[in-house]
Amino acid sequence: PDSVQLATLFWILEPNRVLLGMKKRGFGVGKYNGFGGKVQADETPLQGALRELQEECGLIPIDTRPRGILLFEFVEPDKRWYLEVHLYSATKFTGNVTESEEMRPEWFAYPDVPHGKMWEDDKYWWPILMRDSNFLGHFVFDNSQLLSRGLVRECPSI
Ligand code: 8OG
Repeated sequence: PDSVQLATLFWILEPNRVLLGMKKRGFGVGKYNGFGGKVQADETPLQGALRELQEECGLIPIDTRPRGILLFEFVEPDKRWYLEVHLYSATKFTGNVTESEEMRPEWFAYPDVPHGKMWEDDKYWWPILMRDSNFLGHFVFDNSQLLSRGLVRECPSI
């Protein structure tokens, strides 16, 4: 069978604004996103999510909760690979927002969230995140990292 890589995505969602990071290098460079990365072999997804959040923007969350799981499928000419991304959010944190080598953090009021500069699938599950519910999804990206198909299902019980 094909292998799956585990990754994380952490959203800091204050009542009136969200903290996004502009990815400065590597996969998804130039895009705004939550904070996260690959889960290491000795970590749970939650441990990885907390580590990546602190590494990328300096914050330690207080009220962490799981929000969903997205399975991304990347189709390349010679292979197909999968990323299982575990999403978390928090509304409160300690620490100071700090730029890292990977991410430039920036606050956005909700109406100003730059969906045109985010991953294409995000607009399908962002509304579920915004109404405080949870979700499961599967999205397929073609060779040039364009979204070719996908599905998302609200899943409040996660
Ligand atoms: O370690 P690295 O930065 O390469 O990990 C990739 C990060 O990008 C990880 O946090 C998961 C995230 N990511 C994808 N695909 C998508 C996507 O379609 N939407 C969003 N919002 N994030 C994604 O790999």
